[in-house]
Amino acid sequence: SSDLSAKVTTKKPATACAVSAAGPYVTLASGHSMPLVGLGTWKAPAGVTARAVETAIKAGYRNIDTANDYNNEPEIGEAIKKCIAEGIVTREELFIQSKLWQANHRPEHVEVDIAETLKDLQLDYVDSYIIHWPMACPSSGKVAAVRKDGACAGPMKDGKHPMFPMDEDNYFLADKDMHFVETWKALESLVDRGLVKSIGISNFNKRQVEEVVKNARIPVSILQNECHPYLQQKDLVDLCRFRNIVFQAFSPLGSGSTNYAKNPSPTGTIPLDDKHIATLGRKYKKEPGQIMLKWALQRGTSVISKSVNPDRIISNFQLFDWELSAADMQSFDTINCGWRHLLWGETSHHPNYPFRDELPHGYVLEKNTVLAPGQGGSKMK
Ligand code: NDP
Ligand code: 1BO
Repeated sequence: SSDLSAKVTTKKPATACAVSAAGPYVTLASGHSMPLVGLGTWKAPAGVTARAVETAIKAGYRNIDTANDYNNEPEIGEAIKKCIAEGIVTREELFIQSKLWQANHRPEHVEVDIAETLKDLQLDYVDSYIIHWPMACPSSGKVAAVRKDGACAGPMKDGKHPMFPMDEDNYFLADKDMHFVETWKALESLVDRGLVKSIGISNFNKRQVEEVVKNARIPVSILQNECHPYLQQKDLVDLCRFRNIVFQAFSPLGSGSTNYAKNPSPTGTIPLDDKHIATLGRKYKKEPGQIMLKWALQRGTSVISKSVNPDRIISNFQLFDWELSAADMQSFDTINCGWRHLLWGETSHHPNYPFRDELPHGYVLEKNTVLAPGQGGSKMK
């Protein structure tokens, strides 16, 4: 395609491996290369995450996206170790991305956060480490929040916050004195020390992307934001192309039926059940999920779809031997309706909240309602 956001190659892994081809790669601003298609692991529950990662690696995935607040890095680490031990893949062939959680934006907490992640993943380095959200918390900011103190929302207990710090009234806390530009500098020092290869950002709006770019010593390699046919993010994708940042689409399937939207989309359905996508599915003899992922890939973005279902993990990777026509690519314009499932308005009192202009008229700050138990629910573990 002529509209790729960055230089895409079909680079082969450094050493031969006994699995299918890993799909297209892109060269990041850091100089490292990244497979454009990856496996997401948010909401991948305990007990099945390791099998999902192993299935994915055997199917050819080389890019795995996780985060310490997903509460599954230890299982992912086990799966990686097993696949390497069995000779299915080498460490160098894998691209492992994790995220700095927002309770740990202060430079001294960044150290603790990455150390936890590396320990749990059983790795010496991650290929990419991105700032998960632009808003820092908690306001007390004295102690880093780590998974073992609870990958959940709650007030301080025994002098420590869980990963989603809240006050006693169930509202999220904000560290209004910490700016993401300072956090970015802390990430740069992790690159200097060899703990991470490339760095990036997530859930940042255009102005915030530009602010990091302007202040960066080490370039921004990746912007990971929500993106699917109902939220096409054209301005952000263009900005990333201009700034040599790879745009990585999270929730590329609209988060399926597990989306966090409080209101139905303007079409009244979720993207996976969209009529236009179903029509294209029949035309190309592909599943709706494959149509959505192929569209994202063909417009030059990276995609990280999540599944713990072996058949869907495999079918979500069968994207490389067929193409959507130019006219069908163009036809996605007709369903770009601006539906964002992960608005997370409960954090919108923070000065660096990224999506203020999408909050409904008269929005009143809500208490924590979004995060279900086990994924940041309101009870401390
Ligand atoms: P996705 O858009 O990947 O959709 C996942 C959902 O769709 C799951 O319920 C899954 O169920 C289902 N599904 C997967 N494949 C298919 C298919 N082919 N047909 C029908 N249903 C399917 O959602 P996510 O929100 O998980 O986003 C993907 C990844 O992006 C995350 O896992 C995470 O790694 C990252 N992310 C990052 C965020 C950030 O703040 N930076 C926020 C959100 C996501 P099943 O597992 O049963 O197949
Ligand atoms: C608050 C949800 C984060 C998912 O990546």
